[in-house]
Amino acid sequence: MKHKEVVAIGLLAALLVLAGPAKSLFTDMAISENNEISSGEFDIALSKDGNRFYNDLRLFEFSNLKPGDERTFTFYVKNRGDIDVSRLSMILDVRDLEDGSMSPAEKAVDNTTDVGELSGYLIVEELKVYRGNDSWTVDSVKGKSLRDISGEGIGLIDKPLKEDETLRVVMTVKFSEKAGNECQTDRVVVDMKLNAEQ
Ligand SMILES: [Ca+2]
Ligand SMILES: [Ca+2]
Repeated sequence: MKHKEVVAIGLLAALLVLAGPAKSLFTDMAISENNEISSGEFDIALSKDGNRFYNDLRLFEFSNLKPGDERTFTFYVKNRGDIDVSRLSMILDVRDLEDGSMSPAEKAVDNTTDVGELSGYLIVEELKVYRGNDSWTVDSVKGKSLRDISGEGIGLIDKPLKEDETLRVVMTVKFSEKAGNECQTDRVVVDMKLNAEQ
């Protein structure tokens, strides 16, 4: 008697197992919840040392230059988003100021008291881009003054900059020996903008 009961329970369990999948065929329901479409992040950032990156960073300040002096500044650009950057250009916005009062020597040759002359004599000696083991020079700006290239988009890459990839950019500028007294104590303010395109 006891043996029978066990069998019956066993059969019921088997039927329930069979009924499970069979039933689900007729009452099938597909659920898809919390679907998302999100845009990837498109973000480039700047660094002086290649370690800490910022969206906005002051890169250089050179004072008391005299004709013949050269200065080099270096910065790093990183793609810290997750979308490739296919085009990256640098735009320098150059402003010429008379820095305070003119020296007597300057006054004798400079009749524009509110506009400086310096940027016309700051000449790009070299603009070089390093990427991994690769490097190249941007020849389109070589020999031009900062005044000449102000506002111009200067292309830095020819292959997409991938996620987390970093470029090092090195620019050397020389204060031309042709500069005269009109450039004494002048000041140039350079805003640099990096334009990245997907
Ligand atoms: Ca002036
Ligand atoms: Ca001046």
